Amino acid sequence: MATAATYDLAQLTSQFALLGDFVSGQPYGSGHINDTFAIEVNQGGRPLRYVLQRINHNIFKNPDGLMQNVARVCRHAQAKLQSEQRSDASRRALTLVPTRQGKDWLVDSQGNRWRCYVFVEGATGHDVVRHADQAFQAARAFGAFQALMADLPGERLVETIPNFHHTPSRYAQFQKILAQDPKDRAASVQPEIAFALARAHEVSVITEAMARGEIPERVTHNDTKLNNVLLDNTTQEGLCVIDLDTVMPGSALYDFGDLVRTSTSPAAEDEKDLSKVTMQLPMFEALIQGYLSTAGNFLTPRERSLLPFAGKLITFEIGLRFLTDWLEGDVYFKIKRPEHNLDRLRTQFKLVASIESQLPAMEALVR
Ligand code: ADP
Ligand code: GN1
Ligand code: MG
Repeated sequence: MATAATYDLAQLTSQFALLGDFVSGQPYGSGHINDTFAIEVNQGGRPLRYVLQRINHNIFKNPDGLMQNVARVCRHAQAKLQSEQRSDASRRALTLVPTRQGKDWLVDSQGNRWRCYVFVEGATGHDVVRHADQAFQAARAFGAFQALMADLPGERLVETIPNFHHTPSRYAQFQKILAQDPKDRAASVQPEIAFALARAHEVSVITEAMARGEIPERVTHNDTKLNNVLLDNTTQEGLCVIDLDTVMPGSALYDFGDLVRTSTSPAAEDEKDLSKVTMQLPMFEALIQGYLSTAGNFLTPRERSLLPFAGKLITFEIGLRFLTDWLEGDVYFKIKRPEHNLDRLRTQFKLVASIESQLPAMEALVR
């Protein structure tokens, strides 16, 4: 994990056109991918914060294409907010701070790509859902984000990670690593491997429906976990959708599915006590209500009917990715303890089982 000492944050900060003197920089947030720092500057005697992020280019092979996407999405969102004459536009959508050369991102001497955002103060990305209203607000915000992306001008967005939510490809990758078992870890996860193998027949339900044209391709967020939307600390309103690295063509179903994965269980993604992991129906109901309040206008009947199944499938898909990363030796997701991916994959599969047992009730709710 990158610490503040890994990079010269003062020097990096000085290359962005922000107004103030560097005071300090600290690692920030609980994302699994990028290196994120909260930067404090002194602006005319007052403290002010920015977010400085290094893009993980081991994962995002085309960081410049990624940043072109992000800049377009930020501009589109800001233009929309300005046209609505919102007084708080800089809290409701991410705002990139340009470099002193007038670019949207910085390339450092090691080839790292850095970006700087206005810090959205007084709002939190929650790792665990506490109240049904948080689930409602998060789903409402991501639905509004999808609606906003429907009229994004310009060419097709770059696919920052090809086949990101192509569950059959994720499954094939799991099988490949399982056959190689490069770290001799398969023996440690026999029940989990059996769980995954038993669900092979379901992995292509959404991709095949898309291929047949039954489900439309849309510009989607693709990483709609609860902590990727900031909720206002006072009102709990879903304020600002963040983590735009994977905004690209996809299915609305996967966005809703990841909300089910991250906003219906009272347990953290890496909880060790699996008895705490469960899909709570009132949270699912709040997600449906929040999501349909903003996405209800454009979703097709087929998309609607698959919302509960999408929750199960994406929870399975992310569990499969944690399992694959465990077998491979923790090469993708950041870990903070040796068995972190093992703990994460177990919570995901426990949640899949919980969703499976409640699928009829979830489907009845949607109807
Ligand atoms: P990752 O891809 O590693 O998850 P994120 O873009 O989600 O990176 O950022 C990590 C964390 O930093 C977020 O979960 C959030 O808590 C915080 N964060 C990111 N951007 C901002 C911002 N503009 N204002 C406030 N907090 C932010
Ligand atoms: C990663 O970046 P972050 O932490 O918001 C991952 C998601 C996973 C998630 C699991 C680019 O999201 O796909 O669902 O971890 N992002 C990428 O918590 O792989
Ligand atoms: Mg994130």
